[in-house]
Amino acid sequence: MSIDRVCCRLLVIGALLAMMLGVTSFGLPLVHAQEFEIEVVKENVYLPWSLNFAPDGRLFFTSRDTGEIHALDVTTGDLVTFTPRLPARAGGEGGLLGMELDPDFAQTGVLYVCYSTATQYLPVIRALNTTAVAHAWPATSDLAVNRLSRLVLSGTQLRDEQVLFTMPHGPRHNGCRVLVSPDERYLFISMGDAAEDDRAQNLNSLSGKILRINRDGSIPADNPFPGSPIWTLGHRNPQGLAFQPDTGWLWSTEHGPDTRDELNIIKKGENYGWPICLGVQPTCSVANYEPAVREFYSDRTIAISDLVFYTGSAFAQWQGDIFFVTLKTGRLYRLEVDGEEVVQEEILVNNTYGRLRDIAVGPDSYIYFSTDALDKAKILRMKPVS
Ligand SMILES: [Ca+2]
Ligand SMILES: [Ca+2]
Repeated sequence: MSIDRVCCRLLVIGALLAMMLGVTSFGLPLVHAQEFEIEVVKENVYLPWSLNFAPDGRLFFTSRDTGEIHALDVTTGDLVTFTPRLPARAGGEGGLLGMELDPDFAQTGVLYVCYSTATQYLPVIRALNTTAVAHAWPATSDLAVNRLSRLVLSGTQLRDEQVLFTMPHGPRHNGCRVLVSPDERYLFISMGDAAEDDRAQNLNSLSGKILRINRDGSIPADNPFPGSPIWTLGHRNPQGLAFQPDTGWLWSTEHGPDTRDELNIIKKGENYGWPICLGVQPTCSVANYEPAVREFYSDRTIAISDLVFYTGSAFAQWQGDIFFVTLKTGRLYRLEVDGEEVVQEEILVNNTYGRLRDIAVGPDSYIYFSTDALDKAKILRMKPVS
């Protein structure tokens, strides 16, 4: 493992300069700087889209374009790849995307995945490498779907796939973040508009929605639209979901078009405005409109990806803060929130590693994040300077 201290010292100097000025570059007060270092935990992996820590401490991750699920020992670097690979249809923004381990995973091996697939496959060897077999687009694109499945991991074998439901697929905006609620009753799934923006306002389409189902795939009786898994609507491409520990609120990050990536608090039955209204715009013509808590930014996007609330002892002063990563700007942000307001914001990593895809807090309370490279991707961790 290598330690990349150079970036961190530069960042700390930047933070100290900002402290001397008394503000961050975004005009919010900067209260304190925390020194950290970043280690490469694993390199040369295929686009790790979803990072999930298992009860035994291993880091499970999906590889978007190979359709594989891996388990990484973050101490030794040993990597196990489960079989078979899933019939994920890589291409555009699709492939094997989100994953969540069931609360009973240690006993049952049950996990959930959200991935792009097709009802007919044409196996091909992609240019990726000779072992990475993906599946070509079928001749008729209508055959492609995004699928939420329940699987059982037994040893190193994935078996008993049960498709809970399917959603429209698009070349872009396939959402697919999956999260179990803190009360362990529900699965929340984010779904993009599949590049058809009008679908986000259509309650007959699962595109452009955040969905809630019971863990067995059934629809909760108290969902806001009876008989439908739809929990909220009016989303463009939400690819981050996280529950806030102290409030139990569900927060989400969402890609804006060419401006205004969003941070939202997800409230039952609310309409987040897309494609009619954007960002923190306070009012909108749609019913039950909920503006974003914060937008990044009014004149550009950062390509916001997944978020997590920090819990743990390694960075005691960051307890309860939001951390999220970004794609095209390659950033790791930290936000402190108070109620529905962001009161502090800083950029801890600024394109040192290229595009960043997912973020998770490990059982060691270090912050893990992945780069978005097709191959030669890295899994990194941030820890206090020792
Ligand atoms: Ca919105
Ligand atoms: Ca994550």
